[in-house]
Amino acid sequence: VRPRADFGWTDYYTLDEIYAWLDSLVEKYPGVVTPIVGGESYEGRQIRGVKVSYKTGNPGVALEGGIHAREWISSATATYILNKLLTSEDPVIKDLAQSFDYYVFPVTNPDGYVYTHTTDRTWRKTRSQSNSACYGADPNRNWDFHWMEAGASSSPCSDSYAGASPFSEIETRTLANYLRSISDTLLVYLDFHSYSQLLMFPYGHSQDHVSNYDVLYPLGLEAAAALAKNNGTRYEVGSIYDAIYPASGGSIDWVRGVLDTPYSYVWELRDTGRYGFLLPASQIIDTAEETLSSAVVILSHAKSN
Ligand code: ING
Ligand code: ZN
Repeated sequence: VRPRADFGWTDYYTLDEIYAWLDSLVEKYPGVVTPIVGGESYEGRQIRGVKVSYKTGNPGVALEGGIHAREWISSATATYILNKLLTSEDPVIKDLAQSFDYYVFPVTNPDGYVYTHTTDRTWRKTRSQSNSACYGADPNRNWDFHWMEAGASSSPCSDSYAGASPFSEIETRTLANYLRSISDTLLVYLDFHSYSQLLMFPYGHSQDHVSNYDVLYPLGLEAAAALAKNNGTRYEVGSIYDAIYPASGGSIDWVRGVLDTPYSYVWELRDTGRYGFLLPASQIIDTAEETLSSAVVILSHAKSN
């Protein structure tokens, strides 16, 4: 598949279109953008991404989108931010682009994403098969850190089915292995979901506050204020447990709890329910641009501390 000549952010794209666009970046920015494979899917697809690196020895930033298939704005926001890292003329963004190595995976649940394009727009989980009549597990309940302790289901038909065992899903298992391989330098982890307009940080498995809560909470408020400056969009800030609900086995809990990545944040992007998962494509640019503003606050802090 060739990248659409008009790849932009006024439409949502298929997996093939996104992957073709990633390929086009590798060609366009030799020595800066390299293809990476974050893992594999049940149906045999790759979790493809790119690394953006302007120089050696930078700390790492991982960007994860599309772990939930129907949250299309998540993948679109990840590609938008990736594009800005490569093309922005804003000196602050340029400096941040050059100050970190970025590992960007716009679609971490490729089977599910394809399924939302072909069959069921509201599919959330992976597409693995078990003895049950129902398919898939929730890839954001399947990570091996306090697995199944809170806000996760043991019923295969539930949308928050945690899987038969921790890392039962090949997507989470292989992505975890990739993240482990870069963990020495990983300083920041940015994860995108929708919807609810929340900016959150670990943990989801427990009410106990993460050790750097006193850094993450005020920094989150500052990021949300920067976000709101764009279009007036209001976000609430807090730990996953406090801000949305108890939920264990999420990727961010594992990244924080096992890899010890200090600046780990997860956005619940627009909106608050009017369109929900079916956020119109006409809102991609405003959503992604305001989200970028909040990410800039987090990255600037991580850079100088
Ligand atoms: N919300 C997330 C979910 O997986 C979340 C909230 C994020 C929980 C990170 C745990 C960790 O339920 C949506 N809408 O998917
Ligand atoms: Zn989600």
